[in-house]
Amino acid sequence: MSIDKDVSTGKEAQEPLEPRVGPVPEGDPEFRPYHHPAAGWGAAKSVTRFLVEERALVDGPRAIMRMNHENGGFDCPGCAWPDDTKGLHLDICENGIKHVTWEMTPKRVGREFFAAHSVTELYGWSDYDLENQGRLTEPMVYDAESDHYVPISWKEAFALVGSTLRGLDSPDRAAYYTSGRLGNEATFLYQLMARELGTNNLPDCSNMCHEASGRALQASLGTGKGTVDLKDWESADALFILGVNAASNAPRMLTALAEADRRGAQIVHVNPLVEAAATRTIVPHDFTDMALFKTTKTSTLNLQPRIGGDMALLRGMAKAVLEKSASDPKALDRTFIDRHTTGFEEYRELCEATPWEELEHQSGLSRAEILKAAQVYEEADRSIVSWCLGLTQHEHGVDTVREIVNLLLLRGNLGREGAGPSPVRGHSNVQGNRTCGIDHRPTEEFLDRLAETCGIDPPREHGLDTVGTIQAMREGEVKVFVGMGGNFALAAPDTPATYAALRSCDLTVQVSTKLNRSHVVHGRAALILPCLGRTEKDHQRGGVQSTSVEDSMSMVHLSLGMKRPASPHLLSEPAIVAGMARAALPDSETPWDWYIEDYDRIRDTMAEALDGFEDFNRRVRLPLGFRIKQPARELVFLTPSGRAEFSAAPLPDVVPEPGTLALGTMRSHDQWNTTIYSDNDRYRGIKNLRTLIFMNRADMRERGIADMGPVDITSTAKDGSRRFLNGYTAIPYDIPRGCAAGYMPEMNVLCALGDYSTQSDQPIMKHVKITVVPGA
Ligand SMILES: Nc1nc2c(c(=O)[nH]1)N[C@H]1C(S)=C(S)[C@@H](COP(=O)(O)OP(=O)(O)OC[C@H]3O[C@@H](n4cnc5c(=O)[nH]c(N)nc54)[C@H](O)[C@@H]3O)O[C@H]1N2
Ligand SMILES: Nc1nc2c(c(=O)[nH]1)N[C@H]1C(S)=C(S)[C@@H](COP(=O)(O)OP(=O)(O)OC[C@H]3O[C@@H](n4cnc5c(=O)[nH]c(N)nc54)[C@H](O)[C@@H]3O)O[C@H]1N2
Ligand SMILES: [Mo]
Repeated sequence: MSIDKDVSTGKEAQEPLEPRVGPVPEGDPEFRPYHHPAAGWGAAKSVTRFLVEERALVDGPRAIMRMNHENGGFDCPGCAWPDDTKGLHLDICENGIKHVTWEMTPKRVGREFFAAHSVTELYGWSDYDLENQGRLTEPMVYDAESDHYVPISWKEAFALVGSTLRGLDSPDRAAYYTSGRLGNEATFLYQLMARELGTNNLPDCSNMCHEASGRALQASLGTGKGTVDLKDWESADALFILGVNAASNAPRMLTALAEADRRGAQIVHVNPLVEAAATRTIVPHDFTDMALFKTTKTSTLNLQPRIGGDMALLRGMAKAVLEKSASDPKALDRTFIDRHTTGFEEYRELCEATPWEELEHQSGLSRAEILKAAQVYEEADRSIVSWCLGLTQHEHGVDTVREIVNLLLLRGNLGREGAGPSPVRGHSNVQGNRTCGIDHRPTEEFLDRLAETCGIDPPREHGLDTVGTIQAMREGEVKVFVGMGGNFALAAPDTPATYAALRSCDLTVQVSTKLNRSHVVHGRAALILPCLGRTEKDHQRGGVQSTSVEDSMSMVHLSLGMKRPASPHLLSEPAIVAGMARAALPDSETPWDWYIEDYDRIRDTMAEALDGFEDFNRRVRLPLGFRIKQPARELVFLTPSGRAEFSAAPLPDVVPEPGTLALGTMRSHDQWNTTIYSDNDRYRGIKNLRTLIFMNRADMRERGIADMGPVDITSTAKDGSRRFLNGYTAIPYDIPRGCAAGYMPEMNVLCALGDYSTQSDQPIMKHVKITVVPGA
């Protein structure tokens, strides 16, 4: 399908691409390296422009003052970075503001809209245009005869879901996807519904982001989460930040980095690209800094490994620490190792046996660079290692995260202030989703307790994750897809395969706030069920309800919407789950309607069913909420050995074959996953362009590619199959040779469905094997 017109502006597109994701560019593509500090006035200017364009100048700022407020207010629906421990009232960021404003848009998508545009027509629109139509207002059902969505009552919509689910020959013929924004209460009811129906088919977005972290931390420490909190960030001597684009994707981390620099802590960034957070910032809520343009350093050392080279770097650092310990026994924390760990000797031998040449070759760093990082680590009493997708979306994501733990264990950087592993989670409640039961591989203990508390007989076989669900839909094994938020069609790998999978379903149900690709790529029957956003007032019989969320550092707190709902016909997510459950489970003894009258009742059940949620209703109302206990933080290890377990995985070969490049797909500054705000990527100096590939200039020359010249990209999957993206623009960038980078979701067409990690089942989105040639 080619797209040649921007429906909102009527402008002609220059180069039709299929399908266009972002808006039609406002001008010619530009690339001018960015030399300003992160956040600060650049961000303030961008926010103002955004508020004006979204016509939200009144509501926007008012809402922002209520965001991340201790004691009331709503949780920023953006990223999962924790709120300031001091209960700071203005801990906000440019991208959080964009995110909230995008939800609060005055634009609406009503029945007239759907009457005016067929689904085939809408499929031809860009993803930007689909979302930019505004908020969905009433339930809609696909009418195949007219190829339009038409209104349907909630009652009939639920009845359609119910009868379709009841008609399946097995409960495993349905899959229930969760995007990480869903609040804890809706999450709990959603997994309860799936399990009462009889399936563990609970794919979620975390299958694509931090599955590797969860599995690695579980194996090493017996808990699937990080062990540190913001207070620890405030007292660490050394912070290692690996594979995160913090200035865009967790901007409030900049505040922590700037504070760290001011107190003299060392900050090491490890990323093939030197991202904006690895330079300096103007602390956004520090008004004197803003007024005086005062910048603060946010980095003391930048290392640019090759894509996938992190594990070799970490092992090199460990090797250096071990070498140092020969002359300086204090380089290791022997007491900690002896008392709390197992597997040390094997790991030591492995490190010693790995030659420096191999570590240099695999990491893409010199021995001197690795030693520099090791020195920072050795000299710090308290170290935190933090990471995001740059480490997880790889074949060896689990081994790499376990290598982080290995390194931390050597110096006892665990279970004490200012030290430990700290994954940066993605969606605002993706961690809470897992805690509250979204897990296709639930433990026996979890299921036993759920069975006892809720009086159901949950299935014991493991269910399908994201990739497994797509495969099963394609094979006709899954016939019903329910999406609780998100944009599965566009977020998942191998776009054509995912489209075909969704189209082969009997029924697709999308619970959404905005129109997106997953509504126009649908099953034979399809429902759009519009829900309240997090900023909106949720009125139920028992009064106005709040929901709870859990941030990256295991803090659980309440979020209370205060805006009038976008439409009187919206239902809350818990109410939609209950509506579907009632229709699908007519004989259920679960009090679905009673739960919805007052979410305290859901929380009372959760307090009994979930570990760490004792006294939930009281504790969640404390000013800053409460922190879920991390056994590993107390040096209690729920591992088979009862100790923290060193791993001794072989170093993978990550060096691209001659002629090929390793491609990492990532986000631009102006996007939220599949939601694109503009074609700009400010910190990387890009304007008016998304169909680009960042390359090392020498790699470009070798291939006869001009600066900003056209290129064709081919990926080769593990099974040898090839995928293509033509007409991209090559940007000469400061990135190691053999590496390339570009934007998701456009580049998902290059990610083969079968190319997932055998360790985590995560799609390999940061190490796609490609060749690039000059294009027409
Ligand atoms: N504004 C905004 N905020 C977001 C999101 C958003 O889309 N927009 N998405 C949210 C979600 S769901 C998530 S999961 C997070 C994602 O947050 P990030 O993990 O920051 O997401 P990416 O944009 O994929 O960027 C990955 C970073 O890893 C680097 N990288 C790539 N390959 C490697 C490698 O092999 N090694 C190392 N060390 N680095 C590598 C890239 O250069 C890039 O800086 O952000 C969340 N926050
Ligand atoms: N190639 C490549 N692909 C990737 C990644 C990558 O790095 N590279 N990253 C992966 C990662 S980490 C993730 S998390 C996924 C993202 O996958 P998803 O979470 O599935 O996608 P989003 O783009 O965040 O979803 C946006 C949609 O969510 C809906 N929405 C927004 N707010 C709400 C709400 O409050 N309630 C409900 N019900 N719906 C709401 C809106 O309709 C909006 O269109 O993408 C993955 N895909
Ligand atoms: Mo994510």
